[in-house]
Amino acid sequence: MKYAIQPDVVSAHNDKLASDLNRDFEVLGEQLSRKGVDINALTEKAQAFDIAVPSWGTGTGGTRFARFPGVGEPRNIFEKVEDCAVIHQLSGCASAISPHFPWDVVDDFSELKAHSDSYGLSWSSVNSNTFQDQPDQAQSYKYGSLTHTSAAVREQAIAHNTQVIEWGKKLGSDTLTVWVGDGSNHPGQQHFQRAFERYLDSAKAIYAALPGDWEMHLEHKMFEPAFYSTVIQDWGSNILAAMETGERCKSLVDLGHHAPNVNIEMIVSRLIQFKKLGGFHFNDSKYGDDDLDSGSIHPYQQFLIFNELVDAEHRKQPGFSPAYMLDQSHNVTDPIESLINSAIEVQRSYIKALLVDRTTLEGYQQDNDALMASNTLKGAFNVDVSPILAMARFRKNAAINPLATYRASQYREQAAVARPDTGGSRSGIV
Ligand code: LRH
Ligand code: MN
Ligand code: MN
Repeated sequence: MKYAIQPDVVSAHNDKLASDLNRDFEVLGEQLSRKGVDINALTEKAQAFDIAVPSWGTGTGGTRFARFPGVGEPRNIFEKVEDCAVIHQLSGCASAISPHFPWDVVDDFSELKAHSDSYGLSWSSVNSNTFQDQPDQAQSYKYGSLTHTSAAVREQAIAHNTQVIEWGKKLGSDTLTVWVGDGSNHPGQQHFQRAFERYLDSAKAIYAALPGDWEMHLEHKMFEPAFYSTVIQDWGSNILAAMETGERCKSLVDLGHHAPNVNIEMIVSRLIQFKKLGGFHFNDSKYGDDDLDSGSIHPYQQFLIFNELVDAEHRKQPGFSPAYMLDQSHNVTDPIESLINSAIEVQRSYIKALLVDRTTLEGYQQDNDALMASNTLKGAFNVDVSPILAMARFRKNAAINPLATYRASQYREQAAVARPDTGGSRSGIV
C-alpha cells in the first residue's frame, strides 16, 4: 500500500494531540452515557462512514468570469488520484473517487485502476458529460443532448453514456450518474411534453445498456445553463423519469440544485418512501448552484437531511442504500483542504443525527408537542461531536487534526514543484 503523505508525518502529529483527544473523548463519553448513548458505538459508525470525492473537485473551479488556479494542481486523472489519496489518508472517510468523462482522459484503464488500488482507493459513480461539445464530436449539444429534436444528436448522447458505462466497468464502478443541462432560454422555444418524452426514450435506451447490478442516477437542477426551462428541473420531473425508466433508475439530490428555501429534507423523505433515493451530491448554497463547501452555509439543513437518512436506517426502510458524494467547486481555497473539511462536515451531520432520540421524538410527534419535538432535534444538533470524529480518524490511522497535518506535510508545496504547468479540470458553467 502506497501513501501520499509519509505515515510518520501523520503519526508525529497525532502523538502530540492524542492525550488531549483522549481526555475530550472521555468527557464527552461521560456526558453521552448519562443520556444512555454509547460513545464507542457512535465512533464505530463514524469509522464506517465514507463519502466519495469528485475528480473534478481537486482542481480550482472558477466562475463564468474567471478562474484563479492555485499551484501544484493535478494535471490529469493520475494526479487527481494522488490528491484523493491525501484526502482519504487524512480524513479516513473518503475512499472512493467519482470520475467525469471526458474531462478525465484515460488511455489505459487497467493502469489507472492499479494506480488507485495502490492507494487503497476505489471508484464510485461514473459521470457522463453531454452538456459541452468536445472538439472531435459530430453533433453539437447547443440545443440539447438526450432531449434534442434531432435523433442523430440523441443517439450520439446515448452512445456516450453507454461508453461511460463500459469505462466504469473497467474501474469497478456500479453506478452511472446522468445530469443534462437540456432546456430552453425562451418561452415557446421548446415543447415541454415532447422534450420530456424524448428524455424518457433516451433514458430507457441508456438503462437497457446498464449491467444488472448497476444503478442509474438521474440528477435534477432547476436552471443553468438553460435559464427559462430545464427538462429535469426538479425532483418531481426526476422521480417521474426514474419511475418510468426502471427499478434501478433512481434520483440523485444535489443540494445546490433547488429553488432557495425549498425543504430538501422533505424531498429526501419522499424519495426514500418510494425507494427512489439514489444518492447525493453534497455541497452548500446561498443563492443557486454555488457549489460551496458542505455545511458552510446551512449546517442545520444538512443535519435535518441526515435526520431523515438515519430515521430510514433506524426503521430499516426497504431499498434504502443511498450513495454519498461531494460535488463542490473551490474558487479561493486549496481544493484538498476544502474536500477534507467537507467530508468531515458531512460525517459530522451523520453522527449528530444518530444522537436524536427517536423514541422520544416519536412521542412528541404523536402528542403534537411541536416545541419539544423541535428541541429534541436541536439538542442533538447542538452537541459538539468533534472528539468522536477525531477519535474515529485516530483509530483508522488518519489525522486527528487533518488540516494542520496537511499543511505540515508540505504536500502542496511539493506538488507545485512536481507539477509545474498546472492544469485544471472544470469549466465555469457547472
Ligand atoms: C451540474 C453538476 C452535475 C455535473 C457536475 C459537474 O451542475 O452538479 O453533477 O456532473 O455539476
Ligand atoms: Mn452535481
Ligand atoms: Mn451542480
